[in-house]
Amino acid sequence: MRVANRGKFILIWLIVIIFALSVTGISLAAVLDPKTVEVAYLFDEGKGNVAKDISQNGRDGDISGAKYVKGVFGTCLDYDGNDDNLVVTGYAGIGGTDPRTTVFWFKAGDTREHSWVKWGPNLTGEKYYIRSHLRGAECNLRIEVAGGQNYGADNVCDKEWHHMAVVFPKGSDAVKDHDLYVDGKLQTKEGTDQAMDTNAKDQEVNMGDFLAHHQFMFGLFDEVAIFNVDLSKDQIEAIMDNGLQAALGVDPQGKLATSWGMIKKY
Ligand SMILES: [Ca+2]
Ligand SMILES: [Ca+2]
Repeated sequence: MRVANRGKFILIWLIVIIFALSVTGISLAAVLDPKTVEVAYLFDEGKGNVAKDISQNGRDGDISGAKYVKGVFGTCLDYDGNDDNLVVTGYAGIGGTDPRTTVFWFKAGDTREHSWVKWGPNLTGEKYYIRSHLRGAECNLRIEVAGGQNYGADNVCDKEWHHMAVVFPKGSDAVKDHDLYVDGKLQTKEGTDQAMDTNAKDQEVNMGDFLAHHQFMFGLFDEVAIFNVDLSKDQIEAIMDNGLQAALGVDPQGKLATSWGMIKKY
């Protein structure tokens, strides 16, 4: 009788463990290599003006103005739309036609040409500028390089949280080669194509400030990261669903695991 009960007990635990693994939804297809992370901010500090970089590169960000409020995961930055900005001190982004992926969460304060992430001077092909594209009372995710642009169709200025990903695939050479994702959904491509030769020397990465006649970011900004590879749809969804910290396998001290991320189960 006792032996039979014990067998039943073990069987129940096995079912519970298998169920727990299946609901985490973390698959090997979504494995992320920590070495591919150029910079990543969780914005979970809650105070101060230093955004702690959880990548292996120590690229802490200098926050000017933006305040901490509740985010998608932990806290996030609240940009006032007037002059708030973040500078990734000493880091000028990814150059040439090297592959790259930028991901972040955003909740709009209004509909405008929000400046999310940019680097490089305002010269044809050299600029790299992720901002919103105005379409009447709506706005879309847009990447532009001076002389060319590529934007999607889903509204991201409806004052709800949206996860955005801008992917420049390996072997690409022009702005319309980018794949844009909003809430994990691949966007249609509009705009004028332009060959790329991104300048990664002359201007540090800014998150919030604008170029030319565009506008400061206004709204909530969380979980931003730049990768030096083209992430897959599965990897982007894993980041969106599990958060950057879990997706990258970051330990409680805030350091990236030396092993591959996504294997770790939470
Ligand atoms: Ca956060
Ligand atoms: Ca301000």
